[in-house]
Amino acid sequence: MVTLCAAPRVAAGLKKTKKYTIIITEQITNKMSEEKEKIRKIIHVDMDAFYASVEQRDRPELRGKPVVVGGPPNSRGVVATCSYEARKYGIHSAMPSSQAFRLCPWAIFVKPRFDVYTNVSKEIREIFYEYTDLVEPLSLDEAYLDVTENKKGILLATEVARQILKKIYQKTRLTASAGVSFNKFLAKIASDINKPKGLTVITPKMAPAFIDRLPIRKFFGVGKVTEKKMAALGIKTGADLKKMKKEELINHFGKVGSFYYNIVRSIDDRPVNPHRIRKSMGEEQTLSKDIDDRQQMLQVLEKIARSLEEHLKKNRIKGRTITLKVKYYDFKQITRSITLEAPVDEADMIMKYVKTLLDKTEAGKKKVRLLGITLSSLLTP
Ligand code: TTP
Ligand code: MG
Ligand code: MG
Repeated sequence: MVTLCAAPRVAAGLKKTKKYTIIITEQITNKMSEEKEKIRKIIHVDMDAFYASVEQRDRPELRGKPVVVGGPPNSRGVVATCSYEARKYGIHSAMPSSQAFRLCPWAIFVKPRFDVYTNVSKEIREIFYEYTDLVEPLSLDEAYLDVTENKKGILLATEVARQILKKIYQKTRLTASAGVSFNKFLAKIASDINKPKGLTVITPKMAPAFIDRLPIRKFFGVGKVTEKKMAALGIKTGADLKKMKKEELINHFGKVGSFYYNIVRSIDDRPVNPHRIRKSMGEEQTLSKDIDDRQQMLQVLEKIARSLEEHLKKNRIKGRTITLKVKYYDFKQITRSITLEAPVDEADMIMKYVKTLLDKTEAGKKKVRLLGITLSSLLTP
């Protein structure tokens, strides 16, 4: 664990006799230097406007233009991502393509080419492995790297990051951004700060002031719902969050409350895990039109379950928790889950439980625009 400030412990020592104080201070100084040695060097690399940049690279006529990768504008599909030129119009990932079209009718809509993105992803990972084996990919376009000890013996993590960004460009003609810090939380936030082509460092000394100013939605795991809940408690920035007692945070947010308590103090011991185990496997489908007929919903779910079964079997995975996701016509979304005694991978078995889960929703009473099934509590080979 990286402790940033030993002051409170020194202060506690000062209350005792003078001799005792010295001993405590010495112990702390020793401990601090030990801890200083243990400070990790973590890099988070993330490609800039990934799918859109690949399209602009391969089709020069798209360069400098607002490009939207995803479903066509007249469909019910969504935006996977868009070029920086398109972001100026307010377009962003997960927005319905129809809305993106309204915001920028002259945007160029392009279908995703996953095979090409997967190849680029492999290329950038190869570059990461030139520096360290401690690489934890988070998605096709990003990864954490622990370069505390790196294969090239480079002392400065910033130098490693600089070299990696340069090599990515040389190999793929695409740009990426990197964040350098002493834990995952800060490295990831740093990579997002100066996008595109950014390289941002957050040192232990800079971290407290940086976190104090950080808007609450930038904290790991804080989505729209948590953001609202935090706002209701008067928490808008890191500084507000820091004022909260650990017990208070646990009361309001459960287990994750203690995680918030720690990260706002720059304490994040999560290691870079090169063998991250898959936690869930799922599929979902946005329907071509909103439906309220239960039979139709079951047909869609059946198709999803069959496809899921295929993936589960291919990867030799079974799961004990089945989760049904329903997004209603008004974009409100709910999930219903059940955890079984024994793991399953058969579509028929999955569907048996999905039917009961569907009865626990308002699907039918309310029209539905998306359905999905996810298996978790996985048993992997
Ligand atoms: P991101 O790294 O989140 O976004 P980005 O690379 O497009 O842009 P940025 O410069 O801000 O990093 O996601 C990587 C790719 O993943 C993105 O290009 C497309 C895909 N993606 C989706 O398909 N759906 C989504 O909702 C998001 C967020 C990403
Ligand atoms: Mg990206
Ligand atoms: Mg990303």
